Amino acid sequence: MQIGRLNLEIPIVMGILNVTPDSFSDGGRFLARDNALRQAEAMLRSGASIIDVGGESTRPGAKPVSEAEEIERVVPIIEAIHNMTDVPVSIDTSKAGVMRAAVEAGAAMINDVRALREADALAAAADLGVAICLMHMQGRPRTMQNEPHYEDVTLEVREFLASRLQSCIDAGIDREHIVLDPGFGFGKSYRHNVELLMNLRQLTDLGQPLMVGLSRKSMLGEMTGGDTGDRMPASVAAAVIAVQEGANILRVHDVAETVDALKVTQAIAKARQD
Ligand code: 7PM
Repeated sequence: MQIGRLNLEIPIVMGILNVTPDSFSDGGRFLARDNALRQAEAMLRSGASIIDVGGESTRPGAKPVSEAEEIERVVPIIEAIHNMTDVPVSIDTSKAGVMRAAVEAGAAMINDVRALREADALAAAADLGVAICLMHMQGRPRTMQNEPHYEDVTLEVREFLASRLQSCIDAGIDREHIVLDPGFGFGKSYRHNVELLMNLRQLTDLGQPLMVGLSRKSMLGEMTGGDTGDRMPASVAAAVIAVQEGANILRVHDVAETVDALKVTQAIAKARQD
């Protein structure tokens, strides 16, 4: 697997960096940039192995963002992070133009919740030659949580990912560059999410590294009763379980806490081997 110089033999943490100034009362774009960079520095100090920069919200009901606006949000941040560290930057986008601008600015990975199904995205990704995360989603962000339905969620997610993986390989993308993600919370009920986490192992035989995003998600709120701000311990527990079920990359908000928890799982996993 090749994402920059990352070693995926041990589980690693991807820090989430949202650059979405959805409040006009916060001083606008420049303050948003400043905050984002401060947050990136903190995540790097905490041991993040990848920084995932996103300028579009996939939240149900969020306003669509134009390609130009998305580029204007993410490119300066990617450039700044790229200039301060060797830690690879990932661009969270579905738009071909944003992928191109982000890689030009230094991004080493594309994280696409639509798995390169938007116009020109597959060709752009093949062209750019960087690592790619393909995520499963049922439906579209605006309506995906209305009535998610599966006969067998694990099997259907697996078949979708296998099919997108094949499309990437057919487009000339190197298998070594592809990471797969079941897309927790994306067109899935509480029960679907629980079943997917329980059966995560069944995705490992697709032969690609697995990424999971469980951080602060609503399934954890349903388990604990906590609001998004109070879901850190639940998120850390979920990350540890995901790693024990075969996850390689954990996409999280709380980098320091997750890195620490994974050191514990790693110490025990290593002791088991010795
Ligand atoms: C509202 C709804 C706000 C959903 C934020 C989210 C994933 C991702 C996201 C994931 C990959 C969040 C999500 N989730 N990319 N982007 N995997 N690869 O909670 O699970 O961060 S956005």
